[in-house]
Amino acid sequence: MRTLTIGAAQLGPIQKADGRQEVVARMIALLDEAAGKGCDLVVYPELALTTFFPRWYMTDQAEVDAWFEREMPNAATRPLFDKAAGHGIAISFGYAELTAEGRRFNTSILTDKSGSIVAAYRKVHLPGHAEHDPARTHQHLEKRYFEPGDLGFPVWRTLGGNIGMCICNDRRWPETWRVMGLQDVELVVLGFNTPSVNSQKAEEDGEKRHFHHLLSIQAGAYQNSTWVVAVAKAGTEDGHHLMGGTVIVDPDGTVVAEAQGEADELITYACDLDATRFGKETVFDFARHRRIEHYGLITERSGAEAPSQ
Ligand code: CDT
Repeated sequence: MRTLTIGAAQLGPIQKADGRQEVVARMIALLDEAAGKGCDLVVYPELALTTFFPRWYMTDQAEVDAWFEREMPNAATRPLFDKAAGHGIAISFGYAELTAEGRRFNTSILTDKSGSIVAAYRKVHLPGHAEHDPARTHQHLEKRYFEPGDLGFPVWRTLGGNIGMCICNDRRWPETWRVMGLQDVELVVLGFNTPSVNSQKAEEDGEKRHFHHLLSIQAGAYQNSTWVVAVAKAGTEDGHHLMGGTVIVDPDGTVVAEAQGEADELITYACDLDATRFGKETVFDFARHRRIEHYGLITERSGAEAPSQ
């Protein structure tokens, strides 16, 4: 057995007026709870340090940049890194990254148990739109504020296993999972901020969105025989509701732990990374069963085209 005890640290809502210090204090409280439960790794949501700011349309770049981090760790997050190192717990969380070259990404990092960053991922599948859209019930401006990630979907050999990351909307794309599956991934960690209503289709409510969320994650886990830890930022932020649904899913695609509410909440599970082996060596033994001569369109074409005849 190669067991990693993992804490999925859901965060409740973060209001626009809440400062990073306040949020980091909440993250540390969850980390302390995780230490009491013997966690090796604690995973927090996408854009964990602030409200989900891409819902706000902004034209002033200085206003936009106030939501970004120029270095990591920084003064606000240093106490979280120090506390994690003190407990000997690895952490992963998302934040808005502004690079020294002036590039902006929706990023997640993973540390080792001494608080050193060992992996970084930049969100590839940015949902939403780039300009204000009055036809929507709410805005989702990730395409305005971020550029698509430029690092692909790496998998890192760390913490005794093969670990990958993706972020929120990435979970809806089978390509995300398979690219990591082809690197023998054993654990995928991801955070999300998912509005509980579709801004372009009112009848797509929280229940349907929760169904799509689980459908995507459970399929990704099963079809690549990997553990998945998916962590929500949940609840109502300045009048905008985000669904919960923090889950830990095993390599069979079964939900083994699930958050109960929409506030700060820690769920934990002892994940045996060796449990990924059976699926990888049988039904999803890629080397034996995949037929790559038939998959060319996946990388040749992005949009669907109907056949000509
Ligand atoms: N944060 C994020 O990626 N949210 C999206 C909302 C989709 S609607 C534009 C998601 O896939 O959950």
